[in-house]
Amino acid sequence: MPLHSRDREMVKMTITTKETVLETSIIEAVNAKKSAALESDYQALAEKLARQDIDIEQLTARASEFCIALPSWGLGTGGTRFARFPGIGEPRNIFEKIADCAVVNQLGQATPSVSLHIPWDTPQDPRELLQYTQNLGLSFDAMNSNTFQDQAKQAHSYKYGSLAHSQSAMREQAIAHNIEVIELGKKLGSKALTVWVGDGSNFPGQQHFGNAFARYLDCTKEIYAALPNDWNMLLEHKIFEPAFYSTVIQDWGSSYLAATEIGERCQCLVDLGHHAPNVNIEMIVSRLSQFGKLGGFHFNDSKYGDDDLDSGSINPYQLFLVFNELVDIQNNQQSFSPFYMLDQSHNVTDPIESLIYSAAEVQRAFVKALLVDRGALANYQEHNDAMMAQATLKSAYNLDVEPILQMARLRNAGAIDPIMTYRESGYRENCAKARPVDANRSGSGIV
Ligand code: RM4
Ligand code: MN
Ligand code: MN
Repeated sequence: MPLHSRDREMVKMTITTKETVLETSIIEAVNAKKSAALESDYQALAEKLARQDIDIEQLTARASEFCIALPSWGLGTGGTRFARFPGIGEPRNIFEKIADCAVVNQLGQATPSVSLHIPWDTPQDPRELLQYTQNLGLSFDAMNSNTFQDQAKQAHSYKYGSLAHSQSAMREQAIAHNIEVIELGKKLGSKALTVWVGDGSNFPGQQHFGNAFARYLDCTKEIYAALPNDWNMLLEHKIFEPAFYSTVIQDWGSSYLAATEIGERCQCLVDLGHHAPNVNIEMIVSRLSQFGKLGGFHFNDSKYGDDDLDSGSINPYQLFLVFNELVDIQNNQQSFSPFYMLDQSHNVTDPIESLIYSAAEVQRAFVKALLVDRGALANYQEHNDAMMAQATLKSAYNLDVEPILQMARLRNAGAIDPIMTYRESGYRENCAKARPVDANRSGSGIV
């Protein structure tokens, strides 16, 4: 069974794209210029792999099936707490974000679903949004609730927390919001709720650790009770920010404890940027999955903290090592199929380009992990041959699988070179005309 986001293989097979945002002739024209070189690179790689008894066609099929969800909040230019420098033609509402997602998927063919953030993306008419999204060949992945920010006309503030707040009125409000997100997600065909809270403290003594965690558990249990039977609840841990001294769900240990207390369909979500520097994330992946609690990922990269940089841009070897674990788990647990999502902030690049490129980087890590000679690795581990064990991983990692990714895209009617094709399409320039800048838009802060 292929490794991919839950039910995504089915989604890819059953959804027929009724409309495309870009003219298919644009993609075909650029592909035509690149296909001869691809054929020859692919053939050379096929021969090289055949010498290792690896069938390139099987790898290409697995690459084609690979899917990762797009974050709706990653389509506009991001920013830091200092400033945001918007680009041209940014999406102004959820429909325009979906159109941009469709472009990402049309070119890259690895991202057929979108993860929504509520209330940022709350539609007036969910049915209209669903129809629009399906017409573009996309579906909805996990829903995200937001109790880390106050909204206009909200009765109670989340300044001092939400699900772990010391006062019940705020907790009740946060529970109700999460249940509303589930209700909306049901209408949109989602199958999961991701809960990340900013709850925590900025000073020693500010918050009673145990009591705050107990309140969080009580509240998440109430949310879990409202979850449909075929849904998962994903708990996302994060070491710091916005709380800088302690956070209620600060690490995978707290996340595991909470998920275990809450129920079977409650699992942990690993955001790659949410750990202290140098933490061995691939080992967390192994630990959580061994006990059935690894539910999903937010892929991104980081240098210092929750930087939300493009996946694979800083430490592609770590990404590969994460997938090395995932492939290993998949080989041993056939039903294992976590949610894969990107969670990035694109501050200096065109978000569409970053998302296409990042999805391909994650897909690349997956394909390389498939190349690991697992029999040999097990043997080296058994005999404590540290040199050859690490060399086995490196030899898979060092192989250039780009022709496989390109061929997978070409066969799915995507672009051999998606970034170049995107630039030639003039999509962003057209958006700049069609989406005049909203004068009221904020120039600072996140998203
Ligand atoms: C958080 C966390 C959540 C994301 C928000 C915007 O740091 O990563 O997943 O929804 O940022
Ligand atoms: Mn995240
Ligand atoms: Mn984050």
